[in-house]
Amino acid sequence: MNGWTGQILRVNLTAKTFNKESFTEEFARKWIGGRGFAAKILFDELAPGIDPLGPDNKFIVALGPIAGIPAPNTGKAVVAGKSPSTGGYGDGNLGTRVAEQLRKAGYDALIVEGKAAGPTMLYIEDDRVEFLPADAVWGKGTYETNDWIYAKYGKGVGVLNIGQAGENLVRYAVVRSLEGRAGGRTGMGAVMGSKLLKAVVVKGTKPIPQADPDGMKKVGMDDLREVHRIDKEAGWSIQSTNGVLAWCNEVAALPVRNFRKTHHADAWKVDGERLNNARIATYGCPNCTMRCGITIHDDEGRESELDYENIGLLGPNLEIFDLPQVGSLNYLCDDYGIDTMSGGCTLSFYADAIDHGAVAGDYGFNDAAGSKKLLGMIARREGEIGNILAEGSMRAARKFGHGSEAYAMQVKGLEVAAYNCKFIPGMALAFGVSPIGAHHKESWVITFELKSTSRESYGPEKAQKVIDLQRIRGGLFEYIVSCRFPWIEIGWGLENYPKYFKLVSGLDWTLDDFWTISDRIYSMIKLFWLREYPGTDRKLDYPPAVWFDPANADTDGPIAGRHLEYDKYDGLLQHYYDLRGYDRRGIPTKATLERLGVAEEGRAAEKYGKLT
Ligand code: PTT
Ligand code: SF4
Repeated sequence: MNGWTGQILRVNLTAKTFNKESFTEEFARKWIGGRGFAAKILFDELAPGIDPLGPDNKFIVALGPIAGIPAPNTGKAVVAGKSPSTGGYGDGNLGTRVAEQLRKAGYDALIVEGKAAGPTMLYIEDDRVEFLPADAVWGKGTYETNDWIYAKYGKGVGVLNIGQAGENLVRYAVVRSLEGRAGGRTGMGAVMGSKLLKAVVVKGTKPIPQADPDGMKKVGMDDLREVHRIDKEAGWSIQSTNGVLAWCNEVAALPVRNFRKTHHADAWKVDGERLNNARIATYGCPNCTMRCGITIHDDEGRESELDYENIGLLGPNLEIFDLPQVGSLNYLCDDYGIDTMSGGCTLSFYADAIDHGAVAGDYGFNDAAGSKKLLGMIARREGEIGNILAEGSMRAARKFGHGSEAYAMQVKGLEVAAYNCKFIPGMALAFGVSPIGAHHKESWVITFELKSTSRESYGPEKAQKVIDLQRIRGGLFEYIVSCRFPWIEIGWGLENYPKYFKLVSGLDWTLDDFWTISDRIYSMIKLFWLREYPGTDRKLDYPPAVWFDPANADTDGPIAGRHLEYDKYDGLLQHYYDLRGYDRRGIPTKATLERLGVAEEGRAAEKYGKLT
C-alpha cells in the first residue's frame, strides 16, 4: 500500500507477546495516520472509564504517510493514550528518530498494552521484538537513560524514554527523545511509567513504500534546501520560538506571576535576543534544515535547550528573569521528564495559593532554589506537597480549596500554554475548545487576533479562524505527521503537503479533502470526551475563571481595566459550535457525524449523552 507500510505492531507487556496487524486501505484513507490513527484506535479499544494509569490504558506511537521521509521537517511522531491529566483523549508530538526507524521497521504505528512485570525496555528491529530488563536505568533521569541506550545500540536508533516523573506517575510526565525533545504533555510519560516501560528503542532497515520514491527523493531534498535558504533569509531560527516573547510582553499577553500580570519590565532579560546571545549549541529534529533548539549553559553549567513555552512558564510566570536559572529549571524538567509547561503552571499556582492564603508553605515567586527543590519533590512524589503537586494544578486546587480553583491555570486538567488571555477572547476560545486541554498547538489564533482583527471582538470571524487553524495545526500536521514550523514560521506553503502526499501515496487530494479528515478526527475526539464525561456540557470548554474576574484586571499597560466577559465568551463559544455543527453542549450533531463519516462512532457513544 503506497504511502503506508500497512502494518501496526501490537505489543502486550503483560504476556510479552507481539503481533503484526494489517490495516485496510479504507482505514488508511479515512484516518491517514498520527493523531487520526491514535484517536480511532483508542476510541475503538478503550472501554470508557478505565484508569489512565492502569494496565487497560494503551500507549500508542503513531506516524503518518510523510513521517520519516526525507522532506521538510518530517522527523516527528505522535504519542497518545487516555490522558492521566485530563481523563480524556491525550497526545503529543515530538521530534525523534523513531519516526523514520519505526516506518523502516515496517510499521505505521505501535500499540503497547498491559503492564510489564518489571522495568522494561522494548527493542524493535524490523520483525524482531525484545522485552529487555531496564532495572539498570529505572530511577535514573532521561539523560543517563539515553546515554545507556546509545552505548548499547549507537546513536542511529530511535529512542523514546521516561525519567523519574514518568516512573512515579506524575500526571504531566512527558516522553523524551533525542536529548532535547519532549512530547505528550497530557501525561504520556506517566502512561509509559504505569506500564513499567522505561524506553522504546527502534531500528528499521526496510524501504518505506512510496508511489514515486525517486520523485519524492528529488522534491524532498530540493525542498529541504529551499526551507534552509528561506529560514536563513528570514532569520527565524536566530531567536526561534522565543522570538515571540518580546511581542507577548509588548501586547500584554505574557504569563507573569501565575498569569496575574501580562507584562513585566524585566522580560527583556529572557527574550529571544538574550537567548541567542547565550547560545552554545543548536539542536534539531531529524530531517530538519531550520533547527530551532537553542541551547545555553544553565546555572549549573549544564546544556539546556530552551523554547518560548519553557521560558515563559518557568521564567516570567514564576517571576524569574535570570536565563541560566530558567535554563536550570528547564534542564531538571527534561531530566526528570516533567512537562515544562504544566510544571511551570503548577509551581506558579502553588506560589499563588500561598499568596492568597489557600495553603501554608515556604515557597513563593522569584524563588529559583525553591523551584528546583520542588521539581525534584514532584518527580519523586516526595512528601505531602510533592505528591499533591504531582497531580497538577486542577487537582491541587481541589485539595487546597478556598476558591483556588479559579486561578489554577488549566482547562480540562491540562495547564495553559504561555499566552495570557486575560483580554484575548479568541485565544481563550482556542484553549477552551482544544481537544486535549489548554494547548496552543491546536489553534494559535493570537497573532491573527491581535494583528488582523479587533482584540475586542467576540465575533464569528474569530471562531472561524480557530476552526481554520485547528484543521491545519491539530489536523493536517498531526495526521500527515510533520513539524508545522516551516509553514507557520517561514511561510512554507500548505500546498506542498498534498504534493508530498501524492508522491508517497499516489492519491491526488486537495486541501479541502484534508479538512474533512481534520473535522472527522475532531468530532470523534469529542465523542471520546462524551464517553468519559457523560452528560458533558459547554462548561468543559471554558478557560480559567480568573480571566473573567474584574478584580484581576491589569492596573497599567495596554489592557488596563480589561478582562474577558462571560456572556460574550459564551456567545463566541456558540459561534464555534454552530460553525462546527455541534449542539449547545458542544457535542457533534447526528447530521455532522453522518456528514463526516463517524455516525457509527456516534451510535457507540450515544448512551453516554443523547445525540441531537
Ligand atoms: C509540546 C510542548 C511544547 S510546545 C514545548 S516548547 W513549543 C515544551 N517543550 C518541552 C521540553 O522541551 N521539555 C520538557 N520537559 N517539557 C516540554 N514541554 C512542552 O511541550 C517541539 C516543537 C515546538 S517547541 C513546537 S511549539 C511545535 N510543536 C509541534 C506540534 O505540536 N505538532 C507538530 N506537528 N509540529 C510541531 N512543531 C513544533 O515542535 P507536546 P518537540 Mg513536544 C525540550 O509535544 O506534548 O505537544 O507538547 O515536541 O519535538 O519537543 O518540538 O514553543
Ligand atoms: Fe524540530 Fe524545530 Fe526543526 Fe520543527 S523546526 S523539526 S521543532 S528542530
